[in-house]
Amino acid sequence: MRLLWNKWSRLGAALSASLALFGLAGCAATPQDILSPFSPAAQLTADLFHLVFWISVVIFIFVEGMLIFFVFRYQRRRADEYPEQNHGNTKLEITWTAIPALLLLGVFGLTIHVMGQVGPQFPPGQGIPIRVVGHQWWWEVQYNDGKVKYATDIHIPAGQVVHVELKSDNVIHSFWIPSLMGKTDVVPGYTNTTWLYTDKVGSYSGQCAEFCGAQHANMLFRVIVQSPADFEAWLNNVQTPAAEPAPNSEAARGKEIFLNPKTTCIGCHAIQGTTAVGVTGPDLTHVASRTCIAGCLLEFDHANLVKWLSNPQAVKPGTIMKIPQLTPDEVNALVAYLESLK
Ligand code: HEC
Ligand SMILES: [Cu+2]
Repeated sequence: MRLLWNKWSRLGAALSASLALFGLAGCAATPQDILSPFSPAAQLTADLFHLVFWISVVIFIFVEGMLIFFVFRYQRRRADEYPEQNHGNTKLEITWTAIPALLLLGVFGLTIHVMGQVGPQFPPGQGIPIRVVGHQWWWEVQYNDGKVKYATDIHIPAGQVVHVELKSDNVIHSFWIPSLMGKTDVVPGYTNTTWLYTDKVGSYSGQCAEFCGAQHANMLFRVIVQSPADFEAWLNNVQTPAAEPAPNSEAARGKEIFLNPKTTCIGCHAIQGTTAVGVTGPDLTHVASRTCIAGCLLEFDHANLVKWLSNPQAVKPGTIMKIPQLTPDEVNALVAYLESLK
């Protein structure tokens, strides 16, 4: 028995280690896992899950145990044996109706209680407002009532309540950061709200949790929780245009290519301080300060920018970004410009 147990626990350890490795390999941010709570709201949800899970385990073992016991205890032993015939047992029937009913009522009550604690009405008043807009297939985040537009990396300060207004101008999405907060639907024509709060600095992966088209699975995002001072510094930086590229540099050439209507970039993208004011794609004013792009399908780095601009449809089939084929030279100049937008 002991040997068996050791074997199983070793197998379990190996399994969870490989799962952890698998999770880490996928993404730099902390696990997308409701069982790894990093906020009070996620903690409450995980606690409720554990409670219901262990109640279910006890019931499962009891019911299956009884089943196995009865199978052996009351099996037919002789060919001419005929079991004693019963017609109902009021006491037993009331008991096996009342106990599950009470259990379910208890779980229901606890669920309503937790929903109240993590619901949109909490916590009231104070806190900073942000707006999150679900697009196909990337997330936009707005600060200062829409004056600052950013994408995919949602920066928030640690230790402060963040009120999130959720909007969509297309189909229904669902805003979900498993280790911080449960899902909230993002519905066109209606403003939903949720809130975020954690005092733990870090990067938490989120994901659209409502099927919204071909690239739904690649509609991810990161909530980047910073110390209030770091958050302020970040917000100050993204409020003003990035530094102008040096004259005659590769980046300056890239800027010209970007602003040239022939490449069509300005039809969909805005860059503050330039003539580009498109609204279909992510605001690129400070694209170089992001950790990832294209709904977090790609990390933000040189090779990925080249890959993306060379053929966005090959990287993310169906993406709204359709562009004329660029030459490698144009791509390199554009990438130099985009990388200068810190
Ligand atoms: C038809 C509209 C459209 C045009 C034209 C367009 N884009 Fe995009 N772009 C998008 C959309 C939409 C996304 C987000 C795609 C996604 O994640 O599904 C995007 C994403 C990007 C990104 C990643 C940014 C991020 O934060 O995710 C970069 C960089 C980019 N485009 C650069 C360009 C450049 C350079 C051009 C011109 C050569 C261009 N785009 C032309 C719509 C467009
Ligand atoms: Cu979606």
